[in-house]
Amino acid sequence: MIMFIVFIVLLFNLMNVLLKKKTNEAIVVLVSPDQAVNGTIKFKQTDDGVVIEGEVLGLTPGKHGFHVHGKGDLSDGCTSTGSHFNPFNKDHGSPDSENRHVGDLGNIVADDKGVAKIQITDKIISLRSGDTNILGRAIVVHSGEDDLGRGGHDDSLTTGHAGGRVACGIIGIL
Ligand SMILES: *[C@@H]1O[C@H](CO)[C@@H](O)[C@H](O)[C@H]1NC(C)=O
Ligand SMILES: [Cu+2]
Ligand SMILES: [Zn+2]
Repeated sequence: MIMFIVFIVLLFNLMNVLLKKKTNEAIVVLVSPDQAVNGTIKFKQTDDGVVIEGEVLGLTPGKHGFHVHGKGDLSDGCTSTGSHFNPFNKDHGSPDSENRHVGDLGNIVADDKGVAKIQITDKIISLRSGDTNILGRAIVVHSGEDDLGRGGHDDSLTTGHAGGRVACGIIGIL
């Protein structure tokens, strides 16, 4: 009987380890209204956060706001993806700020050829089930720099004053 209980407990622990080790991955294929901007971005859930890697082409050189928006709806282009993913009703901020939207991933930086290489680890967004899960929502790249809430503009604390939406894509299961 004791052996049986020990066996069941061990089996249970093993299942737990296997389930937790299962990596969740996602992919975004970016589209832009005028086809000028494109790119593919991959997301991998780790125990230290979500690792985001990829490349965006066709941007103007410099910084571009990079966010998760709330809806995975491209029926009206990037406009219908709604505002920044914000399940906890906070202000817009920098990725390392306590007061940020869950979707606030800061800026990506394009070189003089218009290519932005992305290598970000974020501890707030998640590919696991729960309030911060981003699957089915959208990634949006903006025309301008995200001021991370510090610019003092009317829209600094809502959008980071990052300007128009130059490309977007739905976060899909990989
Ligand atoms: C992606 O964008 C770049 C820069 O605008 C362009 O040169 C390239 O042809 C595009 N690639 C595709 C597959 O559309
Ligand atoms: Cu945005
Ligand atoms: Zn935001």
